[in-house]
Amino acid sequence: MRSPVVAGGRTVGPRVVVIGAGIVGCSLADELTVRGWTDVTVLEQGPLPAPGGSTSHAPGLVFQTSPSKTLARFAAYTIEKFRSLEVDGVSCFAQVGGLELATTPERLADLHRRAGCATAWGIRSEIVSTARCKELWPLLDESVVLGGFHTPGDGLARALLAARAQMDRATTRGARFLDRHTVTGIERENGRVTAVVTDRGTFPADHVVSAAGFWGPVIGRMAGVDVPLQPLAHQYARTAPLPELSGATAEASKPILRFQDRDLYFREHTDRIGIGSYAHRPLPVDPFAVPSYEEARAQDRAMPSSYPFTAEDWAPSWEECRRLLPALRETEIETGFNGVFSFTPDGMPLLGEAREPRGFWLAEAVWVTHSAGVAQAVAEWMVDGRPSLDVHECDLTRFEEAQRSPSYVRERGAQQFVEVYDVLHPLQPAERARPLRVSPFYARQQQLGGFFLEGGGWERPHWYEANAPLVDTLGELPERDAWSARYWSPIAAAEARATRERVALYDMTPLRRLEVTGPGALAFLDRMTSNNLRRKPGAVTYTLLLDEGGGICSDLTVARLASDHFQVGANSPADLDRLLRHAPADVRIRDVTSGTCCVGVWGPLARDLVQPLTHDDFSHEGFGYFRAKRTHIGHVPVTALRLSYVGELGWELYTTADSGLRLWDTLWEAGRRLGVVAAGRSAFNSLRLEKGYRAWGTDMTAEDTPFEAGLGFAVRMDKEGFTGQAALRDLAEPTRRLTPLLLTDPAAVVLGKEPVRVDGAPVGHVTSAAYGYTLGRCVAYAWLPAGLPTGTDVHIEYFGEKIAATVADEPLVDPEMTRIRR
Ligand code: FAD
Ligand code: THG
Repeated sequence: MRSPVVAGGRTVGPRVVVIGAGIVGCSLADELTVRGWTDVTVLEQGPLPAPGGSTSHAPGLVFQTSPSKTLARFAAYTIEKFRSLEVDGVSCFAQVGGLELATTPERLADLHRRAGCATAWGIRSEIVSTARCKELWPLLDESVVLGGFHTPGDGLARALLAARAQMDRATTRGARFLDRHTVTGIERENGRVTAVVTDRGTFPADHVVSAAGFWGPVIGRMAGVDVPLQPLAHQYARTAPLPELSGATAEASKPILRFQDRDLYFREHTDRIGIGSYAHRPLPVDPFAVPSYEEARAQDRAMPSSYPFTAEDWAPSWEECRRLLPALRETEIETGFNGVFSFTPDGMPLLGEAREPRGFWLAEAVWVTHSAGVAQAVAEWMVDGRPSLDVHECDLTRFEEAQRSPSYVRERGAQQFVEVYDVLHPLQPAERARPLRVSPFYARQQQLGGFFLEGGGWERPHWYEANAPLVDTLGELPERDAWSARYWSPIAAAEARATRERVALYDMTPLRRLEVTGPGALAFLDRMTSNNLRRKPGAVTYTLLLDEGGGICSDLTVARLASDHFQVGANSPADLDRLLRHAPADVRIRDVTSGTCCVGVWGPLARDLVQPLTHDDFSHEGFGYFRAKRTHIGHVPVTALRLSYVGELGWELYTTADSGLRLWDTLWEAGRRLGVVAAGRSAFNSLRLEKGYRAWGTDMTAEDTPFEAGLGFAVRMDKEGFTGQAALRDLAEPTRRLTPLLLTDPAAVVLGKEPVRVDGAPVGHVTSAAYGYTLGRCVAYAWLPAGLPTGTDVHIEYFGEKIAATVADEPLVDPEMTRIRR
């Protein structure tokens, strides 16, 4: 890559070509040039300023509230930025506010939950009465409405105007926008992009960003990069002028409106109403078959991203519109179209640089709502090497190999469309494309009545019905509210108890395993992570993968199986990606997850279960805590690691997939006399929180440093040079900490992402929470100001209710480690 050059005393940076001048491409050109990367060329196939992509017809509703903190912050930045932009005296944002309606008790409860999310992410919001809804939207039939969620900061983005304003700013800084240039190829050399080919010439480039919206897969193919998004059409229509709105002069004055119970949203267009619907069948569009701008026009279509309105799909929604807004009974739809935009398997954007070819970036599947925030993050990523906020939910590497087939992407994309306004429980799994991945123990898990949820494509048992009889042996369990009782069973309590008192088998197969080998392996892992890995073979080390800023990219266990052979227990696919990007030639890295499996054998009787099955010494002296051994369990060759995420004595036993069933059966048979149970994720999560073990991605991310997250023990500041070390040296004392909370009422439960208040003021949010069956209280971890003394009273807001909790000391269970080290 060319290093930044200086022209006339000004840094111009490397040559960047952005493909697509929709809202994302324009925002990105602005964000790059403001950072001094001014050699930016934006290539657009359509005519500017309305080139015919999704932006060209976006009605521009911006609702900030989302369960994803990242999306909420992208939206907040977009609003802040668009409010500061204007073209010819017209603002790029109309802050009319947002209103979501409830017409069912379930939705009303969910709006309270959304209000909690809003508070957690710093968005102003209020639950409002039916009367207030009517005041905000006089056209409503209030007899239909039970209440609403009002967000005064939301509103309407004038997307094309905002695109133009950012285009103009970027142009004054040196960027060029070339319309009617259709990209046809991407040239590569030695694993890097070198140029972008168009029908009107070739443009050399050090970095290429595909901001091509739903054409992403087409551009991706040119670069040999798989882009897992599915374009779908979505109906948008406008009514004729309404007498009730006659005399209106502003484009809009009432809040943007959502009627999620019927998959509809509304905005004003001066004296008309615009209506969008997700109520119809999914209408997938093949991105490779989308006509060019000229072809679309020749077919009498406004633009390539707009397909003819299918009236039959609209009819049922129109009835619902008229029920909610009786004034619509006197009017008809005047115009409508089926507009295309992007859906990904999990509904999140696709951002980041491909590993191959380097210099090829994606900024796709982005709503207008999130566009400026995304552009800021991607520009930071390109210029500074990392975004300033956590974007792991959007990282293009997040999908597993097994989640990248075109049919999977199509099916999940369609499901995202259908579910876009559904009330979704945090544990609710997708129903389709399942089962996709199963462990070798699946048949046994089914026989035991496993209740499966999905994660990373894996079927993961959350509890086993076979353990139902054990519930009777427990004391009285407090009744749960209906929401927290979903995807939960008292059987989890019995499985947790069995783990604390006897021994349980946990399927740990989905835990990512990387094999790192070669003469450079030790030096490499030692440089990449924070703890000391220069220990003898047989050692296991808990260590952190940090970024250059000291943020936590992952927490790993590294088992040194032989001098040049390491087994790494990792988290997301991004870990593999990160290691591969930095690996020198004398290091080989392989993801062995799919070909292997793992059983956690944990509980006070774990040694009694395993020892008779092996000739090796599994005593505390013979097989110490955080040690690894290769041995046999019965006939099965295994790698055994003595550690436990549930905080009990025991081992993780790994073998190849073919031997997995035999391993399970051997352990099961031997465990019978000890009362062994199979236990699921529900018990697992409870036990790990009682023990204070963090879950990466939920409790901590790259936005957090080890000291804030309570993981300073895994950082060796005195060791020689590791990624993030310099940044950690410069850190001030943490001002916020991941803090354990214990709920006061034994019956109270929270689930995560709730706001936490001290003296009534919101000061943080819950990351993860689970009922601690050993403690008889719910445990919650939360990001809170540093220095809150143990015993501080706080409130967690759960569905609008105040749940009392206190700051606790951690770990809550077994602080002396007597259960685990013996
Ligand atoms: P686009 O605007 O599609 O831009 C991509 C550009 O890349 C296009 O201009 C295209 O011509 C160009 N391009 C593609 N291939 C090539 C090539 N080979 N060579 C050169 N150029 C190429 N979002 C909201 O936030 N709020 C809403 O209320 C909202 N409502 C919507 C309603 C409808 C009916 C639709 C369809 C979408 C709506 N969206 C909404 C979604 C939003 O419009 C899009 O997510 C957003 O505009 C995408 O912006 P983009 O810049 O990524 O893509
Ligand atoms: N098993 C293995 N690898 C893993 C996990 C696992 N890698 C990813 C993820 N889970 C890492 N998370 C943890 C969290 C805590 C511990 C292990 C993995 C743990 N911590 C002890 C503690 O904090 O007291 C020991 C720390 C130490 O001695 O340094 O056990 O589940 N294989």
